[in-house]
Formats: sequence, structure tokens, C-alpha cells
Amino acid sequence: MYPLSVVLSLLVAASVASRKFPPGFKFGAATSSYQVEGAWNVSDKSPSIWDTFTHDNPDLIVDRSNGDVACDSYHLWETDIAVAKELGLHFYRFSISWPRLLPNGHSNYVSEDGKRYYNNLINGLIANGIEPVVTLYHWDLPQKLQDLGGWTNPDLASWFEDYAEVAFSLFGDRVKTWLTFNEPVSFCDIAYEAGKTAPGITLPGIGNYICAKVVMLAHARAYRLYDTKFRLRYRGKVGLTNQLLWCEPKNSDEVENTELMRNAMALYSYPIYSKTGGWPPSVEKTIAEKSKKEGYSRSRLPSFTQEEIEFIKGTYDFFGLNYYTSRLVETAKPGEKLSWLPLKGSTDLGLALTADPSWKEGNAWLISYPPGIRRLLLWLKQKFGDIEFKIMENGYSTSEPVMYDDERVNYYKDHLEQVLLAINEDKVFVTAYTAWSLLDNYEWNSGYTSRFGLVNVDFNDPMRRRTPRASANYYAAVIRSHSLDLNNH
Ligand code: PNW
Repeated sequence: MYPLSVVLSLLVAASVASRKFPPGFKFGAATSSYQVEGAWNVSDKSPSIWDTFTHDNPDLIVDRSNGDVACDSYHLWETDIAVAKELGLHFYRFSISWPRLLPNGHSNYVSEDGKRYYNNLINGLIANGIEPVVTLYHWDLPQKLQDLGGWTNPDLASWFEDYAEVAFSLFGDRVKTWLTFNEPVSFCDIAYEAGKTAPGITLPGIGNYICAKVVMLAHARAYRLYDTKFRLRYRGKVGLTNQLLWCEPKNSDEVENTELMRNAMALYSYPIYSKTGGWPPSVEKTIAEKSKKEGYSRSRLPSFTQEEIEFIKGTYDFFGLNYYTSRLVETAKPGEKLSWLPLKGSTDLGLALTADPSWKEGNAWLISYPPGIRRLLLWLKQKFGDIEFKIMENGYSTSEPVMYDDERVNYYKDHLEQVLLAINEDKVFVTAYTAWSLLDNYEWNSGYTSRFGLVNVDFNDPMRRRTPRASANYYAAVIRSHSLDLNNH
């Protein structure tokens, strides 16, 4: 028998160890081009669909604002790097503005100014020991390609591949982690559902599903291009990142429906990560049956050919996950209109989503349910196998620019705790965590009224002064100690 003191100290050591992140686990923070860059019309940059949309529809933006200047990161990129360094970030996730790099949308002409800007940013990050993680598409499509049909034009898959080729060629020697797409659910399902985000087109149940298919093919093309032309030379990783809500049944009758809803949320995951490939079968069947009843001669969710299924299947080096919130699933009332925005459910599935009243902390749609991230990670592992997961977004907004942002600190603390449990208890292979966002920025329809930053940005100041909040200090301490036990490092 060991003396009690030895047992106790072993127990303490074990619990401390369990609050440590695995060696090599990486922490970062994210932004996106339209949300931070500004400089919407400098040099030869052409407008993106978000430039057009916000200029034409100020009434659809809470404060009638736009991203013309935003955080002015186009000019202040060195300050952004300094802030990231102060936080101790291992990586910084940003996106490339397609119309800044390729003003024609097509790859026949590459902007020198665009090249210079992203080279400066990438080189500056690396010089400061911060790894660049780059998203190719975070919603700011060149307007010129929207004029050709945008994501409902199947040719966009090849034009995206051309754009990816330019980016891989220019930056692939230094960028080792690539995300093809950020949240297809947002720019396909949410966008075409109500036309309240760019490109402002309302084609629910049709436009979103065509978009879905084109985006899956575009992703696969870019991935396979990397495989054939760049992988040997650059040895990077390519994936995409999906926004998933965690769903739980409202009551015991809704267990099967909840699984259907989870599979629907994973619409953009199945074709890539499942063993069989293609759309989630239960969802594909439900939409096909509904389309038939409605008199369509084919399903509104376009099918894949066997060749396309094989082409898309397995096109990943990791699973990118954006998680913010969870919902309860219940059968919708007959005829109930359910748009994805704001997270109400799915008309096609006849399922409604609500937040559990016991989930107390929250802001608008962003209701905090920390166990959701752990359960989601386990579900994904069970569904798609023991693959590498990178959390590419997780974060919390406030409507006021508070500096002592305790609510945000709690959100991060509680979610990181659950990520640790997923790693240690459920043995999910999670290798990265990304806070959304490094900076307050242009929060789409909410304009500048919704603050996600670890770092406050003063939008009234022409210099857009950046000031770290309490949450920035908290996150920096987590990164420094590589642990949630901040007293033990
Ligand atoms: C993400 N939801 O969007 C985007 O990637 C960011 O650009 C954005 O600023 C951030 O989250 C905060 O909103 C989301 O419906 C869109 O749960 C929709 C949801 C979550 C995130």
C-alpha cells in the first residue's frame, strides 16, 4: 500500500495532466477578408458580391454599414500580426479575397497588388513565428462570377480550381494548411433561403441544393489539384470547414428525427468523409420523396453520378469544424415555414429547431451549450472514423464593446473544457482550436453591432485602434500554459 500522501499527489498530478492539451495541439484565431480588410476598391480589386450586396441593400444590414473600411486590415496588417503575436497564437486563420487576387474572377490576370498584400501578410506572420492558415473562400465571390450565375453555375467548380491553382502556386511554399471553403451551409442554404445575404437571391429548396453540389465538386477539384501538382513539393494539408449545430431530441419521440437532422447538418460532410460517399442517404431520400410529391420530375437535391461520388469521396486531410451553438429537434407543425435562418429548422425535413430554455447564457442565436461541442465531435468520430479534427471557429458575441468580457471568457473556458474532455475521455483526435475572432469585425447582417473579438476595435477611430479585452488575456494564458489549469505552469 502507498501512503495516502503519495496517492493524493498522484491524483492531483493526474487531474492536472488531464487539463493539459496534448503536445503539439495548436491554438489560433480567425478572421475573413470581407470582414476585416476594407480597401474594397483600391488598386485593381473588383467588387465582390458582398460589396454589391451591402451597397445595394443597406436596409438589410442592422446599422446600414458595409465592409468598405471594416478593420482596415488591408493597411493595418502589421498591427494585426503584432496583436496575434501578443496573444501568443500558434496560427492565424485568414481568407484570401478572390476579387483582390483575381480581379477578373478568372485566372487569366493576377493582381500584383493582391499578390503583394497576401505575401506581406504571410511573410510577416512567419517572421513572427505564427503559422498562416488560409481559407480560399469565405463568401466574397467576385461579382463578375455572380453575373455568370455564381454557385448555381456548374462551371464555377472549374473556375474555383483555377483560383486555387493560383493561390497554391503563389503561397503554397509557405502556407501548409488550406481550407477550400468556409461553411457552405451559410452561403448555400442560408443565402438562397431568404435572399438576405449576398448574392441576395431567394431560391429556397432549389438554389441552395444546386449550390451544394457545385461546391462539393469545386472542393474536390481543388483538393485533387493539390494532390497531383503540389503535395509532393509542399507537403501541406487541405480540407474545408463546416458549420455544424449540435442537435438533441426535444423528447423521446424525436430520436430518429434528430438523427435525420444531424445528417442534414452534415450535408457537406457526407460526400467527403463517409465511406460510401454521396449525400447522406436519409436526407437524399426525404428530399427526393418530397420533390416527387410536389410534382418535380427529379429531386431538387441534384444527385451525383457514381463518378462524381468517387471524385469527391476522401478529398480531405482533416475535418474542419466551426461550432457555436446547439438546438433541440421536434416535428414541425403542418405547413410551418422553417427557414435555416435564423436556425429555425428545415421545411424539407418537416423538423423545427428550438433552443432549450435551460441553456441560459446567450446572445441572439448564439446560445451557449458547451457540451454540444463534445457530443458533436464524438458523433462525427463515430460517423466518419478516427480522423483528424481541427476546430476552425468557436466564439461568442456581445452587443456592446465591453472590455471586461466575462461572458466571453466563460464561453471560451467552458468550450475548451469540453474540447479537452473530447480529447481525453472520448479519444477524439483534435489537433487545433481557433477562436472566432481575433478582432471585432464586420459581422455580416449585424454590421458592427455584434462584437466577436478577443480584441476590441474602435470603429469610430480612423486608425481603428485595437485593444485586447479580458478574453484576450485569458486566451493568451491558456496558450502559454498549454492547459486550462492556469495556476500550474
Ligand atoms: C460564422 N449559425 O458564421 C462565419 O464563418 C463567420 O464569418 C462569422 O462572423 C461567425 O460565424 C459569427 O457569426 C456562422 O447559424 C453562420 O449557427 C451561422 C451560424 C454560425 C456561424
